[in-house]
Amino acid sequence: MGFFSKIKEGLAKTRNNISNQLHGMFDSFTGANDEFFDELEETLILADVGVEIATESVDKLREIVKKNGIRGGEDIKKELENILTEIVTFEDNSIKVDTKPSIILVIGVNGVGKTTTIGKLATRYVKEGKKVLLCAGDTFRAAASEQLSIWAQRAGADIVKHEEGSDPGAVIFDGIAAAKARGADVIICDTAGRLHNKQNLMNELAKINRIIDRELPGAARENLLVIDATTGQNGLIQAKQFSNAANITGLVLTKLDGTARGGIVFAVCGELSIPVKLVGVGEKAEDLIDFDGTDFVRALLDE
Ligand SMILES: Nc1nc2c(ncn2[C@@H]2O[C@H](COP(=O)(O)OP(=O)(O)OP(=O)(O)O)[C@@H](O)[C@H]2O)c(=O)[nH]1
Ligand SMILES: [Mg+2]
Repeated sequence: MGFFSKIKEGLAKTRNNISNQLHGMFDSFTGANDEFFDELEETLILADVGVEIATESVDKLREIVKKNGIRGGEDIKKELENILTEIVTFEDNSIKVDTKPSIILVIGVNGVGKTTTIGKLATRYVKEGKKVLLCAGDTFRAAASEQLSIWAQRAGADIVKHEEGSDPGAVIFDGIAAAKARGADVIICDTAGRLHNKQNLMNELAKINRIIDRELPGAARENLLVIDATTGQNGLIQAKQFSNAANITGLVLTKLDGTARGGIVFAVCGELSIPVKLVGVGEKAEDLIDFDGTDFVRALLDE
């Protein structure tokens, strides 16, 4: 399946919601009046675009429409598309894996899809001919490293793991040493989503980051924050907390297939100013898509 149809399919529920609503509005378009703009704002908010970004976008649209004397519904829709695309477009949203080894740290609260995303990424890189090493940094739950092992086996990746309850920093340290010794191209580290309290979690992430700084200076490095799209504005609040504690280089928005409120993409990009780099649209290895803002908006608004 091509990229565009895949994202379109992943957005099916959101399209049923926001897209149908928007199409209805533009189909029965009678003029760019207050009523129209209010309804548009409401539609965006209901799709989880977030009050702040929805208001900003509609204000901007109003201004452009007025300034340029735009009358036609199709032309207004085009302007809306431009405004939305701009919010989710960043200079570069590719994942940097161009040093040997490079390292990707995957973080986020429990259940958002970290381990699954790692499995999908490992599958992708192995297919590209890279030697991948997974690091089971979630030592909090016994089942966590088991789950990662299954993904490693399926993908054809190596894995470094320790016993439950051991120090995640030590696992990462060993993982890096093993990657150097075995000539791995990419190290992908899982982390715990749940520790006894938030301060614990943040301290642990800081420690892991220090170890990576020390052991892999100059390596291409990603700190990916995973957000579950189905949790809506809650996910956004979590993301804000994480971005205060770690230098997040990119976001992964999972379970986009399971929500009608995919508008959350605009809220996270707009409010955090961090690029979404990947989206998850299912539980299988191939259900991971490189995010592209233009295609995303087109998939959302196209008939
Ligand atoms: N539909 C759908 N399900 C997903 C997606 N990504 C992950 N999941 C499911 O979400 C659940 C949690 O995924 P995990 O990868 O275990 O999440 P985690 O963040 O590692 O969780 P913890 O290790 O408990 O912190 C699993 O049932 C996954 O199959 C996605 O893009 N779409
Ligand atoms: Mg996990």
